[in-house]
Amino acid sequence: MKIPGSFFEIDLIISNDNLIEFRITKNKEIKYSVNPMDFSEIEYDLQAFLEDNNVFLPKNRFKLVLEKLEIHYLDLAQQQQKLKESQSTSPIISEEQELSFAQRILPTQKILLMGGEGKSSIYQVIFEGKLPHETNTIKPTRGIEKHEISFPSLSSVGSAQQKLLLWDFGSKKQTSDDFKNATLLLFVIDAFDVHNYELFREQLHETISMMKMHGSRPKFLARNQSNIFCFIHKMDRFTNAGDQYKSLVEYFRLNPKTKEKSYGIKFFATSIFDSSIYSAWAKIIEILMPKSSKLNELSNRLKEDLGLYATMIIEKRTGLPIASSKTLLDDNALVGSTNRILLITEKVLPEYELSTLDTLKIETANGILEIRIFEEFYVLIMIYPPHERKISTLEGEIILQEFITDMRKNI
Ligand SMILES: Nc1nc2c(ncn2[C@@H]2O[C@H](COP(=O)(O)OP(=O)(O)O)[C@@H](O)[C@H]2O)c(=O)[nH]1
Ligand SMILES: [Mg+2]
Repeated sequence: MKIPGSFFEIDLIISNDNLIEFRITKNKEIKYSVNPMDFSEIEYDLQAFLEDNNVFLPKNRFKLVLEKLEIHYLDLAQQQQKLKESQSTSPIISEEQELSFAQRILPTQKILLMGGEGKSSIYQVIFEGKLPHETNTIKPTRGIEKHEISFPSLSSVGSAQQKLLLWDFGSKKQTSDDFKNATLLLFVIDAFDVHNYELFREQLHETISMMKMHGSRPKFLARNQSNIFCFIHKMDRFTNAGDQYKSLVEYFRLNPKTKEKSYGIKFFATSIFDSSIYSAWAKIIEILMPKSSKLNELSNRLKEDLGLYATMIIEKRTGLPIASSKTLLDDNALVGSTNRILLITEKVLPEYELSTLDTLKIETANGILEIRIFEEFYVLIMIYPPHERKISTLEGEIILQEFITDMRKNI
């Protein structure tokens, strides 16, 4: 598709490695390309690219371009999913060859958590089940706090070494040694600390160059996929968060030294007070530990067999997704919200003298949300229509139990 009033063309394709690729070309020469994580990334990148190249599109025209592009994107995403499914059910791959989710997780990933205020809170909310307001009393981090997070595996002893090493930086000045073997950088910007923007921006770009020099980009990452993430954090403190975020991304993308825009940085607007922090983390985890196509397929079958709106499996302690059915709902928002419900529910149960949570059902006029905990670490989320009661019949229960057994085999 041509960009009106310019020589640039934009295109979306599925590449040989079954990834969606977004390209901007001029006279057939590639000027920019990326494997986007979702459509919003394309929107930001395209806007920034056009501004950089002094192409000014009126707002409504830009919107039209985006609308067309999004239709194409959704179409490709569907094709991509079909392709994945056909590969995972292909008879050429035997059961033994289809690796379990746990085995496909790469052994160890070292994540550096650096930058401005909010780091330890983010860690504790995501990985330690703290409620947002409980972070008020966190003490300043001394030196570096090194956390080791193991992802439990239900099926095999041999895959016990799937770990995230998360280094939470405190007062200590970072050295090149800290970056050794680091596979992902997560830089936090305290968006409410307006007076320090300039300093944060310098630090961000310096840290990125250290990461590029001394860190190690995981080899399995898609060609154009970034391992540098930046959370524009504490967004709950703005009333006009959307506009504010856009201008902050523009500001922080620019490297003050080279005056160049770093497109490689993946920005997220985050706050520990809503589900945005889970959405952002879910994206990071998805890159480091791709969801299993086999498990997605099982989720999809369950959804169809029981007539549900959506099914999803999340890992309980982190609240991060492992598998989901195809759905129109935003997976990541679903994950964050469910986790918040779980956390709060579990904290109040003792007050009712009730034991551990097993099933939670929320009924509304237009649908039902059911959460079931299976094994110690996994949560099954189901959303279904109010009158669809196959799930509460004996047949429904059998289907559900079969699904859980299959899940266990594959996790
Ligand atoms: N409003 C708001 N405050 C936050 C958020 N995240 C963290 N904080 C607060 O920021 C303060 C410092 O957090 P901390 O995690 O210790 O920062 P660190 O020094 O980067 O580890 C704490 O009082 C947190 O409650 C957020 O998303 N929104
Ligand atoms: Mg800290």
